[in-house]
Amino acid sequence: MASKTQNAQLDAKKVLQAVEDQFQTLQILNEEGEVVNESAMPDLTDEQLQELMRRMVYTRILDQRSISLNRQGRLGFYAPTAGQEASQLASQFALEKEDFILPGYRDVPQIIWHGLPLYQAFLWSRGHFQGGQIPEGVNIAIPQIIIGAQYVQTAGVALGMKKRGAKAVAITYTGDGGTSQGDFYEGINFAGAFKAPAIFIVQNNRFAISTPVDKQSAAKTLAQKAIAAGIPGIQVDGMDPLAVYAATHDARVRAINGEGPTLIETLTYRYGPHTMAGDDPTRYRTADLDNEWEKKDPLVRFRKFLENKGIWSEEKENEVIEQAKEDIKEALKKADAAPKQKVTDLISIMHEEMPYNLKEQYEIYKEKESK
Ligand SMILES: Cc1ncc(C[n+]2csc(CCOP(=O)(O)OP(=O)(O)O)c2C)c(N)n1
Ligand SMILES: [Mg+2]
Repeated sequence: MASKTQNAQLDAKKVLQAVEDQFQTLQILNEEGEVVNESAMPDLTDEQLQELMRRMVYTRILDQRSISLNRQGRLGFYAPTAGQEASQLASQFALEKEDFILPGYRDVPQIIWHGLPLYQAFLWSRGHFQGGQIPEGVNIAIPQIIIGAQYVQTAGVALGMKKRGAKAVAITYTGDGGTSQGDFYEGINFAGAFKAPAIFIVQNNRFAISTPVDKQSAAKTLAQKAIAAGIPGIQVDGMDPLAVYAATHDARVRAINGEGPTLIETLTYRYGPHTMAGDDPTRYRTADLDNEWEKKDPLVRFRKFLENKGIWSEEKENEVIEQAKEDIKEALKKADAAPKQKVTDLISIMHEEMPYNLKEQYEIYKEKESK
């Protein structure tokens, strides 16, 4: 006969099982571009659907160009984004201008579409201080390199918005690996406790550099981590722009209505390496896995969907590609024209009022730079 403690243990397993069974993946558009979940269809006009496609195509080109520019030594840090367009851009598409984005290092596309000029994104990649000087009215932070730190900052930004009575949300992005960090739990827990208007996105691209997601956590889904913080969590097909949009839009409505934060896990994949610093994905991923995920490509399925509706064509797509190439050329010219950065620049942009020790250093470098 089982002892009382054993029974309790069995019940605890049942509870876990029941929770995990609840987390199904939301999909609206399948790999063939067919609507498989009509009732979850977001309310988007034909123009909005075309604009979302335009942004995904544009961003794919930007990614390809950024990789070449990095190889030519014309860009610095770069984390490839191909494969993650639906996850990144359909979530940003659900936002309003007054919403605040706190990105990770791979989330440069979202902040560009939220208003950061392209040439500044290039300067940020080069480590130039002008890349971090965000224009007035563009509600973004520069990308966070410390894994998970943006989750804590987002709880704070969202709480600030709530206290000011702003009808806006703070949204942040991390990866599957990011959910292993303490900051991840602190951020969602704090935001939950204070019902802060935050949206926490986990882009589960299955790897944290070379570490697969099943080595990161015993949790079957990353969305279920929301349960411990007492907030809603949802897992979506991150290669499906409509599912990502719908989940983010719903989360935003809840946040604005005072119902607090939501955690969204997007199942996605990065086709390229982790960054351009030299990891080799063939050493930790199989070609079969790559092929399996390339078949789920967000651009392919969205293109089919729009073509079937008669609102997309090869001609339209080529226009976007040409526009992207043109914009990239112009932005590069502008980035190249930025003044060479000096030590005095770095010292003088840090504080509203310069502390005495920096003033001393400033004078020393000013003297050196004048020679
Ligand atoms: C606190 C911290 N620890 C370690 C690193 C080194 N690091 C950079 S990226 C990365 C993997 C992150 O993977 P994931 O969260 O899945 O995001 P992805 O790169 O896949 O988008 C690690 C461990 C870091 N930047 N910060
Ligand atoms: Mg990852």
